[in-house]
Order: sequence, then C-alpha cells, then structure tokens
Amino acid sequence: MHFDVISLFPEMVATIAEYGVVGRAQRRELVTLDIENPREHTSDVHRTVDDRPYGGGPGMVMKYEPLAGAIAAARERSPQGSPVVYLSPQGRVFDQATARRFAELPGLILLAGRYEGIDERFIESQVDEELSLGDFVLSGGEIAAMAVIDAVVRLLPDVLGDDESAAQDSFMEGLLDHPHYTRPETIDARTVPDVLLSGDHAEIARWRLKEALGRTFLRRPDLVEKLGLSDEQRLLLDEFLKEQRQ
Ligand code: 9WO
Repeated sequence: MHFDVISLFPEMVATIAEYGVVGRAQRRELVTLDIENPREHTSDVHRTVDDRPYGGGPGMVMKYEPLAGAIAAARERSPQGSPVVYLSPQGRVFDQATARRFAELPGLILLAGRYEGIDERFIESQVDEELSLGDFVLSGGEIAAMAVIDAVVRLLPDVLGDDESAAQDSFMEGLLDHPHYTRPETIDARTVPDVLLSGDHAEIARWRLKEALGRTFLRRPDLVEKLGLSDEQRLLLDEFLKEQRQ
C-alpha cells in the first residue's frame, strides 16, 4: 500500500514512520511512504504557505495554491483510487471499521494541516473525507495522520507476525482488552490472578472474555450497546458484576 502525506513538517512525518510496525513494513517494502511539502509549491520569494483569515481574528489559514500543488504531486504518484483524507477536529471520528476499509485501498493521501486550518475551498474541492481522532485539538495534523497510517498498516497482509496476528483475530473484537500480567508473580503484595497460573486454557479464555466484557461495560457502555451481547456473554458479564460487588 502507498501512503502520501502532505505536511509542512516532512521530517517529523518521516521520522515517526521509521519506528515500529510502520518502519518495519517500509523496510520490507510492504508499504511505501512519500511526503510532499506545500512550501515546495510556492512561487513568491518568501515561500508563503499561510495568510490572514478573511473576516479578521487571530491566527493564520493555509493558502489554497501551495496545497493544490502538493496534492497534485501526491496524486501523480499515488495509485488510482487513493482518497484524500484531511485530519481535523471537525471530521467524523476515525475508528477500527474505517481502518479496515482503508486497508483494502491501494493508497491513501493524508493531509496534515497547521495553523488555524486550511482554506475551506480546498476541503470542498479536493478532500474526500475529513476525519478526527477525537474531541481535542493538536497543533497540527501530522500526529493524527501517523496514527491513521499506524492503524491501517497493522491490518495489511503479512505486516504482523503470527503471534500479533493471532492476538488481533481473537474473539474479543469490538471489546476493550482484558488485563495483562507478566513476571514477577507478586509486586507490592499485588498478585497475578490464580486462573492465569492454572494452565487451564479454556478457563483462562473464559476469564479473559469475562474481564473484557466487564471493563467494556464499566468504561465504554456505548461499545457494549453497539456490539450487543450473546446469551453467553450476558451470563459472563453478570458473573463479572457479581464478583465486583464482593
Ligand atoms: C486552532 C485553533 C485556534 C483557536 C481556536 C480554534 C482553533 N482550532 C484550531 C485548529 O483546529 N487547528 C487545526 C490544527 C487545523 C488543522 C490541523 N490541526 C489539527 C488537527 N489540530 N488538531 C487536529 C486533529 C486531527 C485529528 N484528530 C484530532 C485533532
């Protein structure tokens, strides 16, 4: 899959992309990444990419022309059918279903804004999808763009190892994860739940699902609502809630 990122801070994007799963996927040539700087698409001596907002007020707005030049360069080298995605707090919330949809595409062009935003006419004419990671403001779209790339790359075929893939394909899709423990067995009188030391794999799987259901219900009831529970899951959740009252 090919990713293209439009950013005024290309080195920031390139550096983040060297690490972890995305870095490994690039080195294995499962993923390619190009970065286009709108500043390279200016024609004035000052290489101006921003200007004052019509209507007045504080801050600056990214100009249409340099962005259009950068997008044209990205479209040129991106596969046909690579949508342009703009990361901003005004977007629809990005989620795992969107990551799965993107992982089916040949490419993605991600636009990372700076300042107080970009000229609305650019969004209207060039952006296919505006996405947000949640209700907070960053100082630019780069970190959000890299989060989207990370979430998509780990879904691509052959990117994860067998263990990581198996963990992803587990039965807890749509739920929060269960708690994890590793050595030592005791830390400041806090012990590992006995069941995890029992060697009874069926019982361990049941405990993990129960914990996942319990945490999801307590922390993210909206996810439980969306998912709907099977009779067996309902039973496990009731058991969790009873144990929690003791
Ligand atoms: C800046 C600002 C300053 C004063 C009042 C309102 C303001 N809004 C913004 C703003 O939204 N700036 C953005 C910075 C312009 C687009 C790129 N930036 C950005 C993207 N900040 N936060 C994101 C983002 C992207 C995805 N998910 C969460 C946040």
